Amino acid sequence: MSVFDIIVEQSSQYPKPDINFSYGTAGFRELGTLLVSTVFRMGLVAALRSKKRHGEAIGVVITASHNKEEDNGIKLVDPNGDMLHPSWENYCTLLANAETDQDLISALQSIISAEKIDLNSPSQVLYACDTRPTSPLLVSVLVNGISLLCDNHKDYGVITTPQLHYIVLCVNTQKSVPYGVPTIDGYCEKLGNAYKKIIDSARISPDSLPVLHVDCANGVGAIQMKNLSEYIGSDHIKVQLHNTDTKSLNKLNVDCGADYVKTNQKQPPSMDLVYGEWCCSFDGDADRLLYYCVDSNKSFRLLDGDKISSLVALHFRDLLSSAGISQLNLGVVQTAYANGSSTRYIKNTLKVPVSITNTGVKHLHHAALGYDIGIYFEANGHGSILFSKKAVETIKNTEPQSPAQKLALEKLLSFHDVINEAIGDAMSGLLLVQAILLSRKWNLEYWDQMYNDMPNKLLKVKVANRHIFETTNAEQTLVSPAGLQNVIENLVCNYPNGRSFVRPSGTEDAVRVYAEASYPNDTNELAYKVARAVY
Ligand code: NG1
Ligand code: ZN
Repeated sequence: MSVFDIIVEQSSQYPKPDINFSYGTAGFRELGTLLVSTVFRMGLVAALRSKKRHGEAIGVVITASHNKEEDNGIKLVDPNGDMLHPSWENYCTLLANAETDQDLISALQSIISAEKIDLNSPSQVLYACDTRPTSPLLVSVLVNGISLLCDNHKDYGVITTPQLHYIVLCVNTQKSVPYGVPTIDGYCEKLGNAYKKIIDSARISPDSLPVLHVDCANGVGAIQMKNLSEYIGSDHIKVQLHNTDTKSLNKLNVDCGADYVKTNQKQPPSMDLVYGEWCCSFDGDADRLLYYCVDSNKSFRLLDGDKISSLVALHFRDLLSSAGISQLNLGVVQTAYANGSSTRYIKNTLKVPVSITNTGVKHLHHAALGYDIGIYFEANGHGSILFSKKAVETIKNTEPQSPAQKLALEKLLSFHDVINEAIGDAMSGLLLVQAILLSRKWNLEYWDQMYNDMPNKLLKVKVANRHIFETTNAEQTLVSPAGLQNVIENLVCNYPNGRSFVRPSGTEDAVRVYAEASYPNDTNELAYKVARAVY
């Protein structure tokens, strides 16, 4: 029997449901029970992608992040720990949509021939999942798919999405400049030790450490944050974990988590906010991070991805200056969803350049590579910081002329190690933010005052066919349906500092409407008027 005969035989156990799949910004997302054929097929793609890359490890994560518990998803991680290369996304879509087992074989053969893949090449696939009830079944089917083309595969169990990205990057750099040790212990050691170094050099005593309340969304972050904080120890970090029930059904992302907090602009009902306390939320797979607190009037204050970007840009600008480094270009990457006040603050006050890209971390990550030190965060709290080779070498090779300069150079290197450069990572982001705030002796209230957010509104509109909505200009301008962009612009000009745009979601069957303006009532009115025009 040829390998294709075996694939046909196995695939017949997993018939494709009557769904048109599309590999979107976060891979495939669907009701978990409807993803069985897809994960089997993605196992095959992962093995092929690895063979194409001559045996470099490819990652596969089974998660639907902030989406509801019944949903699940699957996405591939490329050898450098980044998202799958866009040229392969179409292959994933092609395979997922093959109607019959024979169509599947034809699709596989077309990929093998287009990419000139030698099936005898070595391959390696690493996989992990989140805490969803459908994850174990999907993992077992995934393994069935992988093992038909690849005998070198490893299960990393229930870990966060960014931890798997980290592991893939570590495995693939072992023979050159190792990014780290490719285990969860290695992750805790690398990030945890760097964080401890910064706290020690800032001479922060255990008594003066604030307690950080962490909402884990009842997801995998609950397990892994416990692990990481225990590794670091209470003399360097004090966290109190909330929403940590990963065992009961109907808890994941329910009334908690970063998406709940961002969408509702309020804390999870399970968390009682007290003036002066520090709080943050992860999403279901711990790649998004948002901070929040209440002010002295007990009003909720959200410190979102844009405020994290602003804080990091300020701190890195200052550290580079103290380190006497002026030859590295520091920049921030945002999407159209970034609050206008943050963009103005970073550009005009910090004098740090800002680029705007399409939504989805792969676009931000790519644009951040254009800077020596590229900071990228989506407003929803997903982001990271990328250091170019030139940046790392410059920091390492600069000869300090004073103790202060030496300290700044050491801090830059420690910050580099705190950051998970493979992808946005809530736990790494938490250590980064804590280290910056504690180094600057800032609290959340002070950080919040960097700038005032413009009132903003995000609406989700169900439409008959979201694919007719096509955009340009980093998704800020609609080119189709014809005439709609004019309608939006005519509405926007009625509101002081108004801004609004419409784009199809890449993860849900809906169109998103964003609006901001100087006054809350104007913002809401603008958002609803645009939504009505879309519908
Ligand atoms: P879509 O559904 O394409 O808007 C959402 C987020 C993205 C990104 C992806 C992946 C918003 C407005 N959109 O994308 O920023 O995080 O999910 O999870 O937050
Ligand atoms: Zn997520």
